Amino acid sequence: MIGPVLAQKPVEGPPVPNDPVLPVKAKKAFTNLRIRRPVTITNAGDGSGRIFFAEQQGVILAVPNDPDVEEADVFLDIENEVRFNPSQNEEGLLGLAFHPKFKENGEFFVYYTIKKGLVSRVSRFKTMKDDPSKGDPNSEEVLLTLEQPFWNHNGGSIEFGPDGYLYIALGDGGSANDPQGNGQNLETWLGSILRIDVDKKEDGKNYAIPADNPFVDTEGAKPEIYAYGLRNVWRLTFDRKTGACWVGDVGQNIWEEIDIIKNGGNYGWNVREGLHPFSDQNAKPDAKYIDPVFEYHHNVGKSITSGYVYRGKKVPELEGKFLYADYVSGKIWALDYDYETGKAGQNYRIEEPSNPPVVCFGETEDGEVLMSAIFGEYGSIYEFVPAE
Ligand SMILES: [Ca+2]
Repeated sequence: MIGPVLAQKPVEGPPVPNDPVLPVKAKKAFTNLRIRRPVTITNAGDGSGRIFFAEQQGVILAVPNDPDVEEADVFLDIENEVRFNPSQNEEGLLGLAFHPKFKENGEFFVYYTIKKGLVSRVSRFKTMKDDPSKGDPNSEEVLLTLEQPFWNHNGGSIEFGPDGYLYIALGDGGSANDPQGNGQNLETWLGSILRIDVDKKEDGKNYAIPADNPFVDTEGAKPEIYAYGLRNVWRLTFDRKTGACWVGDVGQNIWEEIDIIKNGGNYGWNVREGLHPFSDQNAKPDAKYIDPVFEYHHNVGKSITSGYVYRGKKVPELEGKFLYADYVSGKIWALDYDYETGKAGQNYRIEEPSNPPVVCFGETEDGEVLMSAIFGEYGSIYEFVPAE
């Protein structure tokens, strides 16, 4: 999500790319619903087709996959437990993920900021015993608790990978410039993507560490860390066809970036921003940084909202392209990427004249991609369709 509101001077940079426009439209959907700040859109993978909109304020709504639906069900309401302050808009209920075996075990996972203090939490919840269509607010089991040094950069994506493990994207702790050097520090979860096994419990924790997590044998390192050197991942997703883990890492001064996350990878922050030097403060001579797949300059947008590699059927023009947007400029793009060469190809625009402040993307069970934008207290949902 949007980084700290710094006094931003106009940025000089390379020429603004003249990206070709795809014959694709972002069309408003679910317009009969009043949804407050939908920062996560997902599905339960249970064959029900339901779509879940998680409101940052702390309520999760469930609806059938019908853009004309008149009413939403409340799936879970933990608003009284969630800290959300509209003037500090990076806290709240930020992430929701359903267990790959949700249909059998009724488990789902929520990332939120607790009411008191600057504390992020990831918890397991279960559905109601007498009504499996609803989550049970009294079923909470806390998995992770993380004190945040500042209110901003909380990351917030939680997603199950094709390996069945839960991936948790965290920010660098906030403020600006990563003052604590968390991005390059393996002794803190901050600035990292964690990976945990929620199906086992070990060492007094409500989860276990996967045996091939990269730093399990590194002294002092947090064994939950899967990848690091990240500033504030705003949305982590998996390509349902290839299993690749895509993230957008929100930049600070000049560059927004897209990364494909690898086990043990160091993505550079705060030594680098995108492909460019940022600070020597935490540089280590032997460090190797993984380059972004793609970066864009702040003359195009100032806060990336990362999306999905499109694998749906409705919009053949998008097949295999990575959908993403910018929260500040409201631009929406689709990027070609070749997994064999590991190189990005053409970047395309998807024109939406209102330039909406896009805050997240989500997938339906059948692989169609939805998108949300936030206007004050409320949000709008969009679907992608071929242009006339
Ligand atoms: Ca980076």
